[in-house]
Amino acid sequence: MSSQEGSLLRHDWTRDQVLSLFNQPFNDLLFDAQVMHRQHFDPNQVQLSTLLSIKTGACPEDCKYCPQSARYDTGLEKEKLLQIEQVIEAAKIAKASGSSRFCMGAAWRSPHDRDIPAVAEMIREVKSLGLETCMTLGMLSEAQSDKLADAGLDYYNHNLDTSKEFYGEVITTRTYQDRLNTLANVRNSGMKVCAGGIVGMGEEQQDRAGLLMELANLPVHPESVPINMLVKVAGTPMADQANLDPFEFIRTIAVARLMMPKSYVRLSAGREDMNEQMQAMAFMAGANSIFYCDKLLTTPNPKANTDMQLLERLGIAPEEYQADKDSRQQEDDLHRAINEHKNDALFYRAS
Ligand code: SAM
Ligand code: DTB
Ligand code: SF4
Repeated sequence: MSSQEGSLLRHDWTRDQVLSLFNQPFNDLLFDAQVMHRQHFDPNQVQLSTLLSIKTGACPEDCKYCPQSARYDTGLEKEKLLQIEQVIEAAKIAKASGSSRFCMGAAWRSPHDRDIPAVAEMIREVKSLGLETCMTLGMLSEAQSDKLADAGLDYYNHNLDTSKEFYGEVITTRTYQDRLNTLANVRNSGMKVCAGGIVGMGEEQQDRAGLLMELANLPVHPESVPINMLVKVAGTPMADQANLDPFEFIRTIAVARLMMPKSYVRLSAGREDMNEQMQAMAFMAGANSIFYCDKLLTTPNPKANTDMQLLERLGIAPEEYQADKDSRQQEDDLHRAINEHKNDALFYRAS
């Protein structure tokens, strides 16, 4: 399959087609992915998103990878929903560190309706700082999704996590269809969709292909596709999972890039266990977003200055938030207009 066919934004992938992308020689796959990436994005820009856990631990779900499930003893300190001031403080730090999007995550199966006004306030306050907003709160009803959209939420993150076939090995307390329903609600409310999954959970390549097939065959590709490498947390059932071959991880990124050419593919959890070369290879394969700042939700992430140094060494610039870009553009246009017209008497009289 050539890269050109992929650029038509297909939604009819078969698993065999996806597997044949996966199993090309590594250099062919990386080359095709990089060519595709350059057709749709600046290859030297990466979008930065910062995470904050706004409600931590004591989750009733049984996701076997997750340190926040109440069913596993991971020693995590649980926390109630944060106060708005704490969220604003963290968002200001993220913005000052160079992040363009602030992602707030809650260890909920789904939010209670009574929680919505508080999270809506968080959305409004964070947005007013000039950051894009994202939330991941579990399953959403149509009405809840509409309320978050009304509050101005830009993105909602809800992962499919893995293939339909492997899903039952990972989670039993909600179905794959439940997840697809939430994604449909988010899309229908007009928000941007952030949906991806986790690799390195003991799944087979056909499951990684199945995950990407489900994502790409959605009626509209998710605007953002996080590819997480399992963070093995002591106390979870996946604590002793064998490592995934790093090249297979890079292949997963490259195939995601080929199948969803216009989506941001995020090199997500697991970077603490990746060396610089592996991260650089992920960018080469078409990853153009990362989680940035020292913490994911509950586990460590590379330090902000370590990431900035790496990006600089690679000649990669953090992508600016469009709203910032727009307001800067307006300022530039205004200055240009003033300069162009400074000898124009009419211009001066009018101003
Ligand atoms: N509770 C909500 C939910 O599950 O939709 C939102 C928060 S949940 C922590 C968000 C996502 O984080 C999960 O869907 C999963 O993909 C990812 N995640 C959680 N624990 C992880 C781990 N140990 N390694 C990699 N990704 C993980
Ligand atoms: C996503 O795909 N990965 C992020 C975000 N969406 C919410 C979460 C990663 C969590 C890693 C484990 C932790 O820190 O608790
Ligand atoms: Fe709960 Fe989300 Fe963790 Fe699953 S992934 S246990 S739903 S916090």
